[in-house]
Amino acid sequence: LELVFATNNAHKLEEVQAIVGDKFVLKSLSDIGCQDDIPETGVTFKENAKQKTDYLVDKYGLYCFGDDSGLEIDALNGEPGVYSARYSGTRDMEKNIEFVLEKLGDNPNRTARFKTVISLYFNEQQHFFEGAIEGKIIKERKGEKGFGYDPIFIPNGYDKTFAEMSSEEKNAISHRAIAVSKLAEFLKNY
Ligand code: ITT
Repeated sequence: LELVFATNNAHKLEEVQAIVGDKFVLKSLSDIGCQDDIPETGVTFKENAKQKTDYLVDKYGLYCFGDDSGLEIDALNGEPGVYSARYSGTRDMEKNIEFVLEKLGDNPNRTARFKTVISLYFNEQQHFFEGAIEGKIIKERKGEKGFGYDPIFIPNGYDKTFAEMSSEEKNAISHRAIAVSKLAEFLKNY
């Protein structure tokens, strides 16, 4: 069975393909010849994820899934949230991290979580799968691995940041892994 994954990130596709198994052949946006800039204008991860699948269903009528993720910091009222990729006004993650650290300053409340929501359109039905991991924001960057806000996030129960973990270690516990394994569990029944 073919299923479109609304991403152009080959790394993400490969990772999710491995979890989903070979019963489903995942196709990226470029695999189906879609070069459109799919709108992401929602105010929640769920809305943004659904915008991706709605777009593909409307335009191509294909079964598909798409995800949206980000970081929610309690002391910043849940920001950067859906604005995680351009919180400081640019896509430069150095600047985005700096912006978060400045906003938080010495605030002792450092609790935060990464979230992923996956929207799936399959067999004429809409489904959502969510994953979250709780943790805290530290005061300065630690670690070189991973991406995004990984250098300033320590998951609960650990004493190192996501950026200090191997990709295997992070992928075993991450928000995205949790959501994807729920998707895989659902698809297993087909
Ligand atoms: P696509 O929509 O093209 O897949 P994206 O960069 O928008 O790529 P996401 O929606 O998954 O990817 O994530 C949005 C932002 O949230 C991302 O740019 C990071 O800044 C942050 N983020 C998401 N997951 C993260 C993770 O595992 N570690 C660190 N930062 C993450």
